[in-house]
Amino acid sequence: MPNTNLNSVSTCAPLDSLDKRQLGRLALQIKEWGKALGFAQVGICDTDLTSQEPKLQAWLDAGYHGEMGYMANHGMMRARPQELHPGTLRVISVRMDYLPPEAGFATNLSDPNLGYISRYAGGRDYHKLIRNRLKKLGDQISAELQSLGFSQANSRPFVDSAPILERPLAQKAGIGWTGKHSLILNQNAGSWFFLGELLIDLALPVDLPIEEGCNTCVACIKACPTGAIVAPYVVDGRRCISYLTIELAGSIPEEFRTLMGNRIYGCDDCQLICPVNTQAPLTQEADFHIRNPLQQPELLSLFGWSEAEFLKLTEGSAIRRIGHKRWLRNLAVALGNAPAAPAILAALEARRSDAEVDDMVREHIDWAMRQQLAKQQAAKQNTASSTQAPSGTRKTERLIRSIRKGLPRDA
Ligand code: B12
Ligand code: SF4
Ligand code: SF4
Repeated sequence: MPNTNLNSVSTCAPLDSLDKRQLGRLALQIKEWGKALGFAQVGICDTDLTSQEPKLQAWLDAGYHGEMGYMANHGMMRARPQELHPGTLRVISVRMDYLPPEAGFATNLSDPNLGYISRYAGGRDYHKLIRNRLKKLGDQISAELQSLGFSQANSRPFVDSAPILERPLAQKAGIGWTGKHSLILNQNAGSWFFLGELLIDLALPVDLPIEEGCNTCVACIKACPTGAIVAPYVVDGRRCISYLTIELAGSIPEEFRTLMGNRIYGCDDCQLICPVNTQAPLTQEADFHIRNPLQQPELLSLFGWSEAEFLKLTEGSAIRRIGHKRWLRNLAVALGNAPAAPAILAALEARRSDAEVDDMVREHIDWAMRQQLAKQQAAKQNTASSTQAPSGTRKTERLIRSIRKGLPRDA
């Protein structure tokens, strides 16, 4: 029975007196507990990310973070977990799979009247879920240490939003290699997973990184609709559809609008084209299954949601974070990219004078109306522009063919 009596802390042995055998045993237990808590993989690494600092600095200097000011705000703390949480000696890096069943990728991407939502976001927001599980892992470690007569561990969980380089840490901890799209992936798991970390003041034995497995493949670089993967392993955030639809608060630059197609929240293309993902496991968490209103959703129906409906129907989901205005902005772009239809034009027209719409959204609606009218006109005149697909659409068509061939389960 673990000793949880705080009065006894002073009599506990310090953590630096744990011997190698005890730490080795604890590392194995941590991996078992992690799996029992729903993490598909658990790895351990030290805190040294000095080799990453120049790469992070170069990325920031190039302005690839765009409006994500938080990426530049904490200096190099992002690469120094021991500064973020003083006393940290090791990082326990975890992976949680999110690929939902019935993902229906090809069905969704091939119908321009449906909105495509990144498959990480169709269910419950992952931040709280993963942080809570990591916290439980930390409590379990402390309870075990106390039962052995040692003091409690000082640990802190992180998921996504904290200033910490999660991918390089996961790579060090053997969770996977850095793919050319910059995401972490491995041969058994693919890349459809979230990362999380528990920073801890225990000198646990570390795991070894696994070797990079991309070899000569460059499929993700070629498939990216907006050319956001500007070099292997480097993403210009400002060009990424995930940034444009989620992080960017203002106007979406026009050069990207047609390329976005029907992607209204995030983008999965670089993962969908990846050959390593063909055997990726489905999530074990029912919370990550796609919720009903977001399963193959009609653009027009989503565009019709009032702010109150948006808040109600996205409750508990990461989508809610972008707010109703960005939601309408993204939908307006997708409606502008949809085939010409009087119902779309009417819905855009009706929204235009709506009190819920501000100048930023209205500007996107105007753009979408111009797109719709131009397509209507071109169809009447049967001109080449009505039959020729833009390059973004051709890339999407290639992607759909590849999904149907390689991922029949999800097509
Ligand atoms: C900012 C951010 C974004 C931005 C910028 C993306 C980017 N590539 O940096 C935007 C909004 C665009 C974004 C998009 C997405 N994101 Co994001 N994002 C983050 C966040 C908060 C920080 C990432 C970061 O530090 N970027 C800064 C750059 C410099 O770091 P980096 O990309 O890791 O680059 C390192 C390496 O590439 C390396 N490097 C450079 N050159 C070379 C050369 C070689 C040979 C090697 C090996 C390495 C290497 O050096 C860099 C510095 O260490 C993390 C969470 C976190 N706190 O880490 C999530 C995170 C990376 N995102 C995640 C996800 C799921 C996504 C999306 C798939 C979501 C979606 N479906 O729309 C897309 C994927 C886009 C893509 N291809 O990256 C997951 C990734 C999980 C995984 N399997 O790897 C994370 C870890 C969140 C989480 N907790 O699960 N994201
Ligand atoms: S998420 Fe989409 S836009 Fe972003 S890098 Fe991947 S393919 Fe490109
Ligand atoms: S698509 Fe190819 S290059 Fe890109 S991450 Fe997958 S294996 Fe690596």
